[in-house]
Amino acid sequence: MKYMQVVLLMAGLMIGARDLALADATFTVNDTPGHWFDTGVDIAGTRSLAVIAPGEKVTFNQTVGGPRDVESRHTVTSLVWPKNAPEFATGRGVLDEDSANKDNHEVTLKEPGLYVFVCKLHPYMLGAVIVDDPKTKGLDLGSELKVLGGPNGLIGPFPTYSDLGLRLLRAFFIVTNPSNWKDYTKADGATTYQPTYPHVLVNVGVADAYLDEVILAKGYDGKVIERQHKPKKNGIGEVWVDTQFELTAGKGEQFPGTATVVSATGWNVKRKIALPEQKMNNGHNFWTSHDQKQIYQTEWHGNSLYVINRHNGKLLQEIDLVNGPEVQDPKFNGKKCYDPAHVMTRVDTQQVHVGCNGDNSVVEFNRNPVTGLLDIHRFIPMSKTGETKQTQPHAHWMGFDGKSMVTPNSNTSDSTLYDFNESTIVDKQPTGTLPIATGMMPDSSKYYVSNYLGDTISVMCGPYPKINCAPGTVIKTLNLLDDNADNSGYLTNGRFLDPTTPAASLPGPAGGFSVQTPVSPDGKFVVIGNTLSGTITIIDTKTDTLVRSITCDPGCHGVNFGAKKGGGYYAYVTPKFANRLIVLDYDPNNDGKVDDAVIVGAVVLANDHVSKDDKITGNRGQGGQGVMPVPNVYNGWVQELPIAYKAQLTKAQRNPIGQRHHDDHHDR
Ligand SMILES: [Cu+2]
Repeated sequence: MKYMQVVLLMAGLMIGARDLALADATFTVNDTPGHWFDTGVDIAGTRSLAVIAPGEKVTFNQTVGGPRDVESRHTVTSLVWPKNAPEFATGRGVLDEDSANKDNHEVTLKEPGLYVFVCKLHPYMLGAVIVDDPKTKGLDLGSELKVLGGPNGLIGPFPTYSDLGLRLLRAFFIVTNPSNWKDYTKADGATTYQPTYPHVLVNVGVADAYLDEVILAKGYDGKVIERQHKPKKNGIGEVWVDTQFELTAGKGEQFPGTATVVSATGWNVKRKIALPEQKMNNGHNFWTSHDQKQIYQTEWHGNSLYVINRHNGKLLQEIDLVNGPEVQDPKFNGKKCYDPAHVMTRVDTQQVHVGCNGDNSVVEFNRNPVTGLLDIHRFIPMSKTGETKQTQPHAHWMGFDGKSMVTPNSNTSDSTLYDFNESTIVDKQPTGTLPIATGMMPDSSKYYVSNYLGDTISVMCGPYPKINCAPGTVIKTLNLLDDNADNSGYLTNGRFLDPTTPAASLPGPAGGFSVQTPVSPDGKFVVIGNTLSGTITIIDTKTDTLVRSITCDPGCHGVNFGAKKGGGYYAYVTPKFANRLIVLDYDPNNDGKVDDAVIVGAVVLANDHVSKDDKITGNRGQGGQGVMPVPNVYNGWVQELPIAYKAQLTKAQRNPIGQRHHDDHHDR
């Protein structure tokens, strides 16, 4: 009987008739936003959910079509599984791979319940399987679940209908359904943000209930989409945002992504860059050259680094780090760079560094000072000699003087501190599950590692410590789920695990599934985007405690600092599943405290009526990830700016920590 219910659900919302047989399930793993694990069958808006009977097989296909169809490497990693499912290793779910790959995978699932799979490289890629026992009444989600990660490496078992369980289910149905993403073009003062969830009877071992009704009753959604306004106080220059999920005509949905350029003075979208001829694939992150004339652009699901002329948006250079002639040079020993994620420059040499998320290295490029074009110099492994497991570095950070680099190694759950003076790894210490981003103090005294699935921030000893610690080691670990600003303690008080706790009495986690974690140029605060909680969290670096949690948007992700006119900084924040750039004034009265931190405005990124190189066709303004204010005002880089930019900055902004004083370049 209940299969009929699912069939009707599919039939009502299906895109194209397909085989509805509830048998073995196949997911095509690909680069299309929202449909990264694609069954081809729409269930209540998601194409990433399959229902099978116990003992049936699930296949993850990464070899469909030509090689360009699945350009990037991925993993299929068990994120959520039912309490009694057999684990392939203790606390490690039902499936995982040691290396990023383009292989097919399969797993046979017997235990009824909910299984969610994630890619460790691109952790918004989600696919879910419900193994349903035909003898029960509702669809079986399982009474209790386990989740990979958390501060101890594994959360659970916990009741499926707990706050955490329902937050995970809600996240799944938002992430995998683009029509559930928050659209600020609909803000009219009355329209509410209300994602849809499947109207299906489910069994979690307590009274059977409809899933949508259970999630809706929690009151996570339903608030009016606020009208957006511009910040009253100007920034300086412009802000580049990777709207990674925006679709354009010349590339098709398999190659999404535009760079959206926003004016920090007029607060309007100025330009969209899709690079249709190059098929830029999920453009993810940027940095600028010292003269601010070139923008370096990565593609997280592709192979290339792009050099773009900042003034006119035109491509200057593409370096294909997998198939290009540049990597064929025998001196590179066959090394490649899959899924290039983040890019930064070295202050002292102007070299460019790119983290290879689907591999083991950071690639170093030399820059031609006349043309601004790049050449691969070397591949720097982030693993130590003798280690064989890929590190998969995502968002590295560079020291203010160019002498050091830190990486978050998403596959080995640790962080590498690299020293350029000696060309050596200083240390590589465990941090938490799936570290994804880093940020360094402006004097390299400390750095911060954001552990995405760990829901923690590791405070690390930097290369120039001010306390007694060994560079590269952990000083302290902040638990984002627990360390609420009001000490209400989400994880340890246990209330979120108790399905009978009324929603209104729950504080919600301060953070969770944390992403970017930069330190302000003056070193006072760390501002973090959190995907699970949809919040911005702020750490005070004096005490290394969490001092604020501010509501963001679904998929809160990117953060970087830009100069505020007249002094101080804005934190620019980008959500993946909403189409605005958030301008956070974290210290409006400049008293060194963030009690008055406030979102002072935002820019809606859906805007086609601007200069562009391709026609926008969907997911307008969505997928905000990498964000790069120009001019670059971080300590070390700000001193290298052209005079015209320096003239717009205050004395304090030109020298944010009052230590470094070679405004001229004579020491090179
Ligand atoms: Cu992936």
